[in-house]
Amino acid sequence: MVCSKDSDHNVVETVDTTFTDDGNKRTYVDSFSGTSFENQTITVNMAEEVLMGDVNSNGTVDSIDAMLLSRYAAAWVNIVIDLKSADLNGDDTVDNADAMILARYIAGWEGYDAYIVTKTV
Ligand SMILES: [Ca+2]
Ligand SMILES: [Ca+2]
Repeated sequence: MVCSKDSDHNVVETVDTTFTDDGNKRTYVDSFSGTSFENQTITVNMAEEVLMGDVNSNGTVDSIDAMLLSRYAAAWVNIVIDLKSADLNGDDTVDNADAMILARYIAGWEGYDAYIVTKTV
């Protein structure tokens, strides 16, 4: 961090930061420590738009997504899906209930297209 003063004698900070990015949020760590400042960690949540049901994140919801989600729910190994778009019923778990919703949507069941929306998470 570099501290300087502007023309009104306000302290202006230029902050060197490092950050980690886990896909949902970036954590910025200010490494400066001095008489007036403690180390600070600022967590910035990065909003992300996801298409619900698009578990392979290719921009469309189709039978491939339904297959992947049902395999994930059945605990097949090596199934990698986007869990944010897979939790169709919004109960914070990805399981057979979500797979059933997606399978019914793909099969054209009435009312199930209400689940396939773009959400900001
Ligand atoms: Ca897809
Ligand atoms: Ca769920």
